[in-house]
Amino acid sequence: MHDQIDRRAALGTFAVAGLGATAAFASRPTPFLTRRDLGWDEAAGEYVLPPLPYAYDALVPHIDEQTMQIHHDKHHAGYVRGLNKAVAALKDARSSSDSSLIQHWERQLAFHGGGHVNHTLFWTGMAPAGSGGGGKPSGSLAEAINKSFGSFDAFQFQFKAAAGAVEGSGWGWLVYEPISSRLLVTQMENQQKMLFAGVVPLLGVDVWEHAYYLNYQNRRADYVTAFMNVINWSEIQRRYDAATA
Ligand code: MN3
Repeated sequence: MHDQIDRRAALGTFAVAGLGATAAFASRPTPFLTRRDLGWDEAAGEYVLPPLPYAYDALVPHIDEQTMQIHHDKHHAGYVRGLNKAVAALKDARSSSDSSLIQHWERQLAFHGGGHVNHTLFWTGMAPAGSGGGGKPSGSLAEAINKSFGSFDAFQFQFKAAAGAVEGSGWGWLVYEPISSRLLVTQMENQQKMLFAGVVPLLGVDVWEHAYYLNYQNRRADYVTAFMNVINWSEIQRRYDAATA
């Protein structure tokens, strides 16, 4: 019983600390990410790395096979491991009287939990070019982009600029801001430090060097431009619908 409560408590902290969670401050939480999406194994009491929704080479030539394999199987797997470790360590830390331990493991939880949420959204936000990936959004999402940025081209310009200008490791995001009902482009440092709280993440591009260096070396802008060819706009529309429902 106690186990269950502690896990829920840890999950709650994770929700507040991770990106999914910036959403936790918003009027509506991230409604499109379920425990199942995040690989939560109720019986084992831990997260399990979800498989990629397509083959490692499905995004070639925009993202190469080796990068996808290392990125998913090593980097993302590392965040899932770190998240499970932090959840378990927090449980012990809470029953000790050392508050610095709690602070340490909550930071680890924010970093690895954020990494897990971000990568989960990243993989499913892409699809092979021409088979669900690329093109332009339509319907209500296209209208929202036009209203918020002026045009799809203007959105692309801002998104690429934001992703390109992240200092060091981080992410570029298209997010929904529920108070003004607008879409925003923003940056994230590392895995969790967002400039804006209270927003729902819709589309993220990973600009850590591990996401592109094998194929693009220092040419991050070329990678972000190529990324536009594999955006799964129907999935982003689904997230937008859920965020605005
Ligand atoms: Mn990454």
